[in-house]
Amino acid sequence: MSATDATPAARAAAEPQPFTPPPGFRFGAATAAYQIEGSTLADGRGESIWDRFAHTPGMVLNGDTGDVACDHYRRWRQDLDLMASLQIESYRFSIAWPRILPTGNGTVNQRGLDFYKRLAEGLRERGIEPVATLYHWDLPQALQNAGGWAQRDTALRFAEYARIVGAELGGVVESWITQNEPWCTAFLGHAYGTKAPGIRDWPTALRVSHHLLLSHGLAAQALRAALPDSAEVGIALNLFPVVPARDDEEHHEAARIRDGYVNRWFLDPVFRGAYPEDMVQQYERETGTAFDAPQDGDMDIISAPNDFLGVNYYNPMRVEPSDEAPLRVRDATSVGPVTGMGWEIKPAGLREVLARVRTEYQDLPIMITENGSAFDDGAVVDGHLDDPQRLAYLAGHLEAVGQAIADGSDVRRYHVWSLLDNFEWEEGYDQRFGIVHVDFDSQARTPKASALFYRDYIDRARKD
Ligand code: IFM
Repeated sequence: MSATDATPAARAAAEPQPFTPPPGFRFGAATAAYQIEGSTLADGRGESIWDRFAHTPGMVLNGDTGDVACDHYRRWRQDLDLMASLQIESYRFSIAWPRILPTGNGTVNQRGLDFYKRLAEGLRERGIEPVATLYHWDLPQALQNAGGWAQRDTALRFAEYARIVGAELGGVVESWITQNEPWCTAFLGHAYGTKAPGIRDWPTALRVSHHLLLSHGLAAQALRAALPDSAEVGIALNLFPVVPARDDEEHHEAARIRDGYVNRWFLDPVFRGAYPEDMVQQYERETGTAFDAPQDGDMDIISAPNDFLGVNYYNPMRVEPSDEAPLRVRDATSVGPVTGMGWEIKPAGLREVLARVRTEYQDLPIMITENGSAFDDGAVVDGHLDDPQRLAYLAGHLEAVGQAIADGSDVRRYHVWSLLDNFEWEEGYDQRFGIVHVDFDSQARTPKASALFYRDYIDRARKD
């Protein structure tokens, strides 16, 4: 029996008791521009590094691109109505820099700004709070041609973009995120080359990581200057609990390094104004290159106070030692169930990373900016799609949010990743993260059982 055809009494009995949302808490959903918008040539949009990367043979599974994606650029009104029908209270979207500044700087493209203004106003009209992310990986290709994030100047260009967008949308959007998952941009994009721009060079990746963090600090300054005092600004980091696969010294050492690479390399600069010394030494020793990107004053800009921290949480990382430079650590076999991405499922990991931020770094407001799972869902039948694994993942992680709040974490919002099945980067359309199914031929949207569960969960949380 599916979650959708059970009797109301049976469904109520099977459904978990929602946690009590603290005052002001919002349940939401998240997406990103290149993953859903399509219309990559419309209204003066410039080329981004993801257009270039996806159109390069061999970079994305099945040769998929974001040319059409969910056609959200044209269907946004329907998508907003859909969200409203699912009781969604907060929507995190990203702004495509190449729609605003097609060549990265210079002439502003008003039609790009108008799109996001209409979107934000449309959200407010439906009682949904907008959260805007400035950078979800779609750098204007023209800036990449000039060296991209490896160039310090790109951070300055980003601050200028932030100022322009802040000035235009400041009256409608209160919550702002500068960078999304700088770890992915820096290391997956520039050390492993699995994401755009597809560079494989560790010293470059390290320079990029610094310029991304600097761009966060500079953009936060620019936004604050352009926005009303009530606006809030933060950065979204993807955080992972790191677990040694065995309880011995070598495995603990591997876990320390992986933790330094994925978590501390970003948390320490933002909250303590310094890169972790053990990692600086490791990188310099292993790459034979000085980490000299930081200049005087940068760390003060990077560590200026944030109004909130955005946390993206998906999975823990289980690790073991390896010989591969520069990190000398690799993924170990997962324990227990995994998602379609092969990511281990551990809701308690969300509670863990939130406790860590609160106790080791800062007890500041938290926005869960992403949390979700991809599974091979099968087909829509008679307007229904059962996705019991995603539903269980969502229920488990909502419970963890409630526990984190009870622990004392000041969680203000939760955004499920993702509202829609969409372009999952180098996996193309193969991995479906949506609580809403998208038929990429007809563009029909069908809420999956997980979406209906979430709707009812929000409803019950509001009534209890
Ligand atoms: O789809 C991505 C998103 O763009 C960034 N965070 C992780 C998601 C799932 O891989």
